[in-house]
Amino acid sequence: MNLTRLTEKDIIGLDQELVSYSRDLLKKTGMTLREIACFASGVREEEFLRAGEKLKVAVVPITAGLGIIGGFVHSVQDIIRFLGFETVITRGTDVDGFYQAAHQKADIVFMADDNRFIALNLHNGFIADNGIATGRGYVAALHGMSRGLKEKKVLVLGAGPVGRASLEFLQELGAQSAIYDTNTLATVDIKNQDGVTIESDLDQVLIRYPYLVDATPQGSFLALEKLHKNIMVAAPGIPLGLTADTYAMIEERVIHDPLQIGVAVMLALASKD
Ligand code: PYL
Repeated sequence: MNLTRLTEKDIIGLDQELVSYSRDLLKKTGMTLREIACFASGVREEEFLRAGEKLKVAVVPITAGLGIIGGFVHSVQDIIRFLGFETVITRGTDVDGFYQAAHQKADIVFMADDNRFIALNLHNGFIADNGIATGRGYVAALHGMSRGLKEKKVLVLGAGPVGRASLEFLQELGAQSAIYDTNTLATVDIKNQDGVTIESDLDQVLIRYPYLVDATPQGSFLALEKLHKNIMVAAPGIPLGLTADTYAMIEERVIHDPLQIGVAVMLALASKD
């Protein structure tokens, strides 16, 4: 399964804007990036802070497939440093870089090829997957923005790794969850998961959901007139599913970033001892 692949322009400047990004996140959700990471991963904040003082993280550039994305490992490093962990980028790439990470006594190693982005805890072998972390992190952000998702009607668009992880966390939080995928076969195994509604006619039902998780790689297909009047959107999918003018009009009720939330939750998950 090849994920949407970030481009350098998706992440350019991310490192400069982390403070304003986190302030914006707090304004929209009432939660900091750290609180979102802790809520999504089940790690208590004091544990996470202590882990930051104790653990060392290495980020390894990977040349496989379509190769290095300009700014990718630096953006990952900046997000992790922002959360209080010592973080290095290995000089070597791929296996050589992984060797250097272990040699430099890294506790957690981050690396991504075109199909998988992981954080590996070298002590206990736990692997945090970016798709799962992103799905949980965006639901955590929506939980904050909505002041609690219990009993709320939430529609997940896209039954890929991110959408499925979002759905699982929504169920844990007691939301009235539904999921839609353009490919009806993609949701056939979810069919009778307790309480999950499988939607098949998006144009018909979209307006009935006040909360949306857009976990699709489809760009610019969600226009304001199709959405619930009080819509709140957690949009991990790249490119953004909202049309540009819709985004401009409801931006304060939309969560969308290329890497920050997913990396923050990966770090919290991998930091558990
Ligand atoms: C993790 C991102 C989020 C969305 N799509 C995923 C993606 O772009 N994956 C490819 C990442 C390649 C990184 C490259 C490097 O610079 O190390 N191998």
